[in-house]
Amino acid sequence: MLRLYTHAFSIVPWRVRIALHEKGLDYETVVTDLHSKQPEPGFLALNPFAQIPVLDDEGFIVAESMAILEYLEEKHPEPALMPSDLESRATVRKWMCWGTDYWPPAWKKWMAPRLPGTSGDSSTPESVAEGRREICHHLDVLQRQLVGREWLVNDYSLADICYAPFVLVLEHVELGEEIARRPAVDPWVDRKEHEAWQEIVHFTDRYARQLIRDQGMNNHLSWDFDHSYTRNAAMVAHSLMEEYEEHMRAQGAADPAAH
Ligand SMILES: N[C@@H](CCC(=O)N[C@@H](CS)C(=O)NCC(=O)O)C(=O)O
Repeated sequence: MLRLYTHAFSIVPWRVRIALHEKGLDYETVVTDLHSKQPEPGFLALNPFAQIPVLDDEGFIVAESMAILEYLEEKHPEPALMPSDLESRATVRKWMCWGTDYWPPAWKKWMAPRLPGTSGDSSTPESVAEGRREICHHLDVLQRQLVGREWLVNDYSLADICYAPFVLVLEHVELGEEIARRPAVDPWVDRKEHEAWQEIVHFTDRYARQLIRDQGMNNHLSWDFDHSYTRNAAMVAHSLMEEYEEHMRAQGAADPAAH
């Protein structure tokens, strides 16, 4: 059985969950909270850089979302999430790199005041505004590419799967209007036929809202809360996640849309 080290509030692992879903692969999850606790030595043996996602395929360990996605693609080629021709594959990998290398720094700047205890202390109004500008630059690049196209490169591919989670969360962090302003991006993130996209965000949002209720946190923004950076919230997040993972196991983890 495949095992995925993940956490519902961590966005990068969503890529892997989406790919597992698309390929119809059954897997179990290991809820890995790297924010409120020191990483376990056992986890560091899997990834000394202490990042999720990590995939364990019957003892073969792969870290890094892009390596995991490519591994799954080679091992389970159907349905294909990579194009068949060389140039299109290179183009898909370019998008995967853009999303992986350049989006997270922009996201962290924008999120810093919302996630105290990370880089919130050094955040300034200028750095937050810069984060927004950088995110908007990604959206402009996506917009240009998506005009007249359904997917980023030919058919649905790992390029879409790598970028979509980042764009999907924007409406929860006061940036929904930026998607709405880009008429080709909006329908791309809203594709109902790829229910894994919607479900993953739905679950995250649902648990975020519950946290806000339980913690009496400001619900001005659905994600304007310190979800795992204070001990108390982390405890709640963790127990909610356990409940969620348990529920997913009962439903059949390969089908996040099952309920
Ligand atoms: N380059 C890594 C980045 C993964 C990543 O950013 N993981 C975050 C969660 S979304 C993480 O594990 N953070 C742990 C921490 O910051 O302590 C990949 O693509 O897998």
